[in-house]
Amino acid sequence: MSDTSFTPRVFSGIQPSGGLTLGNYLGAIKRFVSMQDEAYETVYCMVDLHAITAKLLDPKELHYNTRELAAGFIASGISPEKSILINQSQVPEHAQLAWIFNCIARMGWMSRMTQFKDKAGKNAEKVSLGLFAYPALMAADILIYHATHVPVGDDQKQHLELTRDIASKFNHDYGVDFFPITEPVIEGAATRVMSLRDGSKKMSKSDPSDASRINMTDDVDTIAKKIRKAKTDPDALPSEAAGLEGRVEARNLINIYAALSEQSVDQVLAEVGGQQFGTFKPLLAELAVEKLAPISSEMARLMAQPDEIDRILACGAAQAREITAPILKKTYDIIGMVS
Ligand code: AQP
Repeated sequence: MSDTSFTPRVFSGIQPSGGLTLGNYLGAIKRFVSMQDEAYETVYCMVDLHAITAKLLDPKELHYNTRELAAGFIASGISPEKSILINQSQVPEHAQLAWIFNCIARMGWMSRMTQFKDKAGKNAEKVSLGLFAYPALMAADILIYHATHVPVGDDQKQHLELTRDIASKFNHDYGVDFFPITEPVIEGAATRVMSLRDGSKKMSKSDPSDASRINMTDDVDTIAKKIRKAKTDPDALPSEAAGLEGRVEARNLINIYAALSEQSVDQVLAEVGGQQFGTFKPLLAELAVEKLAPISSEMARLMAQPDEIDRILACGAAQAREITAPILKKTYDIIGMVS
């Protein structure tokens, strides 16, 4: 089934489950910003309903995180003039469609989700039903806009495959061509930024070790210190990408440098190959500060105007509902709900 009849529309979101990390910025937000100037309508979302699936947050913390994330989006270059910017809970059709998708998705599909297995760990009996159902809500977030493209980091690939499966099953079961088969957009030099303390783990806002990540709000000294202390190996950097084989920490730092400087890995290695980490790390820290400091100072300026952030989100929700309400209504009609 082709999605050519659908308006080219981008949807993506980030959880306000903590502060924004460099992983979120390089894996997702940078691409969100560039897609605004391509031939798409763009909708970007603080997925606050997702943020309570792993654990219930302190209400004040969730409230703060949501505004801070909105500030991070805007400070990174997402313009409320070009994109619809929302927090998920202000657009109720996301959760309403998620219920339908809970009835479309199969237990077997959901049980195969690696993010659930990773987050639940040995505790699967004790985690919330919401954590298990998370990917069905994510599918609803996307499909309630009939989004055709979703920019994400590499870790979300499996959830996007599930979104495609849900859309196909709905279309097949009801004999319609109603939901698009969404395309993932996983691009750039750093689609999976790894922890600075353990190159086998993803950089994550909920990692208990703050030293494992760069937060978008970290100050200059903190960024430099975290990079200086980042785990590496004793060898010099190679001059070609093949030399990074089996060196996960080295690869991670090079990928971060490439993404921040908008070069390929080969271009970076042509410049820094042969250097020891003692020489390379200060270069990386300088680049990270140059790129991130303007964003964090703009975030601080925006956070001093919370009413303006709330106004932007309320306005975004009203615009969003012009898209989502008719799609939900049509979904209910297809299913046979009396209205
Ligand atoms: N380390 C990463 N590298 C590249 N991309 C990443 N993303 C997250 N971490 C990395 C991308 O950021 C978007 C939003 O992710 P999210 O916050 O909704 O959920 P997540 O993937 O579970 O991110 P975290 O930081 O690990 O959050 P917690 O700790 O709360 O679970 C997605 O596009 C994701 O791919």
